[in-house]
Amino acid sequence: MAVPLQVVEGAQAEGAAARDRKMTGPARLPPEVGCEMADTNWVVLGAPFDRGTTHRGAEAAPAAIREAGLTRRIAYLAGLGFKITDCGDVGPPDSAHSETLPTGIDEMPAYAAALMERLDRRLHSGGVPLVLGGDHSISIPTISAVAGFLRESLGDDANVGVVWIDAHPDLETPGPDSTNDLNAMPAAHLLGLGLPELATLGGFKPKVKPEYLVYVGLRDVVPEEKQIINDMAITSYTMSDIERLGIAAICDKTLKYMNEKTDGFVLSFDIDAIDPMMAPGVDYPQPGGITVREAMLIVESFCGSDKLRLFELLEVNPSRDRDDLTSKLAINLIHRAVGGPLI
Ligand SMILES: [Mn+2]
Repeated sequence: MAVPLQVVEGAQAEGAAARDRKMTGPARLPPEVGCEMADTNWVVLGAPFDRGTTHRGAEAAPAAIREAGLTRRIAYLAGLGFKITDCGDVGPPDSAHSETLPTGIDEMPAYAAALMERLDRRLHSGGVPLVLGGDHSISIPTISAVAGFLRESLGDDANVGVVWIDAHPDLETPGPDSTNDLNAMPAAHLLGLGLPELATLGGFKPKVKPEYLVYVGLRDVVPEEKQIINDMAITSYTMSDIERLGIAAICDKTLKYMNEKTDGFVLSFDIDAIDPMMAPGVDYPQPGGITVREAMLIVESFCGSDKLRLFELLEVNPSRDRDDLTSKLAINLIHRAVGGPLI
């Protein structure tokens, strides 16, 4: 029997629903529906937060991805015996957008606390959260939550690894030469740079030591970021490296490193790593990105490891999407993350 990878049945109705939703704002699931006692391995959690960017729209991504077919796909996978549950959203904040720079700094501390609390509960129950952003600034709380969980479980020497799939290293810090968008800064804060109140979430810094951070897909790097990468000797595979070495070799080497050297790792996947021809629904389209096939291989490689503690998919912006292509791609990435079958 052929297994549908694309959801066909009802797709037109879902497309119409998605268009309605774009006009009326995101539908929100009540928190923790059916989840408090759920026996599940994979926990989908929406993080509809786009206060970290002057672009708007990523806040609608969790709802758009569900309506483009994720809800149906989860039911399908659950029917095959996969333990995956949608546990709704955290947020978004109710407050109006502030004008303070960096963008999102007024809203992030309270949002981070709420998101970290939910993630901490999930991590302690042994599940692997699949977080749907939201802009990339939410990686400050998500990865802080995993780092804190590992320290609590294993001691202060515990090291979290991060595989950061992105066109950009997100290493900016606030200042006159910066975009001052928090979604350009999460990796800097996780390394202990930037604003102390965000770098020390959970009471310690750095969350990630530079030797345990690996970039894949870089192709748009500002001088400040290049300086940090060089000074901290952060392993970085650019698009040129991917072309030269091949994505499979990069994944194999990085996975072996994460499995052997870290106490658990996060796969942080900015959808703008993928070429905008294939993933148009992003705020910073940068030509020359990875292919969908390369993206699938990355997700299959890292999500197959029992050292994976969290997978996050960020920066889908439904208002810039075309025919829900980027949302559908996100669904297929989640399908492969949990080991869903191709045939
Ligand atoms: Mn990013």
